[in-house]
Amino acid sequence: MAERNQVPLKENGLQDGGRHVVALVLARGGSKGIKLKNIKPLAGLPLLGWVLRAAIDSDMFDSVWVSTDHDEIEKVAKTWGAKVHRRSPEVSKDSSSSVETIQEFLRNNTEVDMVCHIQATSPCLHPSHLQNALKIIMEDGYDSVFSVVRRHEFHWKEVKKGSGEMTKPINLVPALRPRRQDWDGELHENGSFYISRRDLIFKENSLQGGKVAYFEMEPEHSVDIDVDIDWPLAEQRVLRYGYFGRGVSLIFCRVSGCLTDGRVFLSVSGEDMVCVHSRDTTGLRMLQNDGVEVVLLSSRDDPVTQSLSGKLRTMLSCEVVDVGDELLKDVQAVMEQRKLSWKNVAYMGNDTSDATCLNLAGLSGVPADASKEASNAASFACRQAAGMGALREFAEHILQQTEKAKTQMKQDRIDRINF
Ligand SMILES: *[C@@H]1O[C@H](CO)[C@@H](O)[C@H](O)[C@H]1NC(C)=O
Ligand SMILES: *[C@@H]1O[C@H](CO)[C@@H](O)[C@H](O)[C@H]1NC(C)=O
Ligand SMILES: CC(=O)N[C@H]1CO[C@H](CO)[C@@H](O)[C@@H]1O
Repeated sequence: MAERNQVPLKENGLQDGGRHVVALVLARGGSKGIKLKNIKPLAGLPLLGWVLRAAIDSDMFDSVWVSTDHDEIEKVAKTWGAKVHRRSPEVSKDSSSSVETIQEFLRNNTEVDMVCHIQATSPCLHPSHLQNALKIIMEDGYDSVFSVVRRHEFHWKEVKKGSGEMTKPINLVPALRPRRQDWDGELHENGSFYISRRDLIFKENSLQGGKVAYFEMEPEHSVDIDVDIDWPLAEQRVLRYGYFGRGVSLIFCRVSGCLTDGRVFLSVSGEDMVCVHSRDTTGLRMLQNDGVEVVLLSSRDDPVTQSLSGKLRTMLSCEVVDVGDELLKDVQAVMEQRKLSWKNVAYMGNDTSDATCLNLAGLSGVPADASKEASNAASFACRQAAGMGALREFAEHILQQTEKAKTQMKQDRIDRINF
């Protein structure tokens, strides 16, 4: 599996005094509870993918890491653009603490000045949370910042059965029970992330200490899968409140094998004909109307596909690129021209030769009859076969995702203004 091209992550020019800041997710293979929970699909993405995407899109980190002891997790981490630290067996036990593992990571990466430890079990994390929390630590000179959530809960003292001791209220006076709107509630650590300076982690064996601050997250973003045993419930929460990325601005689509079904009609006059489905061309138009550029990939050595691509170029006024054995190079040339990175690109292809691009693209789709390698590499599998409306299906999927991304970017901007 190929690693996503590493675009410079830190782009927003904070006054960080040249400090080296990384995000780190700890993801053990053999953790207790759900098997390989860290890469179990949640709303279509491996659990780990949700926080990695938010970390990378925050543009705040010199690099984003996953520390793991497991090959499968390593693969998923790399597909999502993270670097991988293979942790040693000594810190991969059930009894190993997060701090020990982070210390090991820091000993191996001496350039790192500050770590943001993010928990994969908090998939509703957004880039704006990390941006705002990192601003506190960098601009206001704190040693550590961690996330909290506000809760309105009344606590009562626990008593042993038969001890005769009475329970008593801890944080309320029952006769003066405040109404929810009259009580600010209390702040609880929610385990989403902990940002700490290197020296603090070694001196105090802790992620929290020194000059310490908290960052408050909204309750709707404060999901904790450790507690949310109910996976479908967490899924709904993520669909509603999760971060869906920046959306795509360009789609690459193979003409043969995606827009055609591979059949060639031989006419009496001797002309070869192929057929495309109007549902598919409509799908491409829908994307164009939403501002997604369409680039068709034709085959250099296939005259029928080439003449069809020519027709489609006129019909859709889109670009057609002739590709051959060096598919990846040809595709990357188009991206470089437009200064796009893979996460802003969608790709549709049906064949084994498409697997690399499918793997790299931010959104990737295959028709139902694609090769096994292609299907494994893609994040979205259409129910329809090639030439039968598969592209339309993928187009709708893309639009749904970009819609979410757009609403969210608006929300992120509002959050930042109000911060
Ligand atoms: C840590 O660094 C040492 C020496 O550079 C290297 O041998 C080892 O493989 C690294 N360990 C990890 C987990 O990356
Ligand atoms: C992909 O589509 C092309 C063109 O129709 C076809 O030649 C090829 O066999 C297809 N690949 C698979 C795995 O079906
Ligand atoms: C680790 C941790 O403290 N998680 C908490 C984060 O916040 C949620 C929502 O309030 C709690 O349910 C978790 O226990």
